[in-house]
Amino acid sequence: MTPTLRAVIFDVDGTLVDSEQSGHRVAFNEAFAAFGMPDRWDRTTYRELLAVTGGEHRLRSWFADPRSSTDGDDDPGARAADLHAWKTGWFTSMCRTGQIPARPGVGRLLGDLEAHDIDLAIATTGTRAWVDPLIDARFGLDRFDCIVTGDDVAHRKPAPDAYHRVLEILGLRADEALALEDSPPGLAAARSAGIACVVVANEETDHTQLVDAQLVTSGYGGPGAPMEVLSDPFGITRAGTLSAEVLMRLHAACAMQ
Ligand code: XBP
Ligand code: MG
Repeated sequence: MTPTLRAVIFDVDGTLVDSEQSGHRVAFNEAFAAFGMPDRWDRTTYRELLAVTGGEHRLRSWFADPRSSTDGDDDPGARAADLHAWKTGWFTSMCRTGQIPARPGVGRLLGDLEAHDIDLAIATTGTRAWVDPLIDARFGLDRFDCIVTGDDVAHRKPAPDAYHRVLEILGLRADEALALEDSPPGLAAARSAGIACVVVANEETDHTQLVDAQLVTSGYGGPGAPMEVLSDPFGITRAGTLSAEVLMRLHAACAMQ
């Protein structure tokens, strides 16, 4: 029997919200300045650094990079932890003051999924301290049946832990859910948990590593949110909107594979 689509699991950064270049990057740079460090991440450098998920890990890997100012630092781990704590505070206040926008069209999709009785869930590598206030301010926290953050798992994306935890909390099998992601590490996490995945690409997405995606679009579609279908191996949609109906059709096609 074809499994029913019970839940759609959303990534946060880059998928529900436009948060990386004008949000997290700005907060990291503020943290460098507050700690008297000359390091600054420009857009190109930050795009490259997004391959490392989790802000603290990103900082730690930066401190091992010859471009950083910390060559020879005797405790890069402690420095990364301190900077990341400061950055989290700064970014949380950006979230609370409405500086992090939702991706165009995603609000419509959330409402459409609710109207079809499909649960909404979140699997992110971000930090709980800002995830909850951001989701609350932009969408309403109560609408989500489950929110798993980077604080809740041992291994961040591309490991499947966050997705496993969501399925466990919701009591679902992998084939009863669909993931929405924007990046190769997120796609890898969903796929290694056995969950079919739609990539809603953005300007930061590395398109060379999306072959595992069941559908790739350039946005959510609908009024003010143009959407191009970039890869559609199941031949699901040519329509200009990512809707609950499109996701249900995709889910059914994946189940029959
Ligand atoms: C996003 C991330 C996050 C943010 C920073 O990846 O890696 O770490 O960039 O947030 P994904 P924190 O969208 O795949 O979850 O500093 O709170 O870690
Ligand atoms: Mg993301």
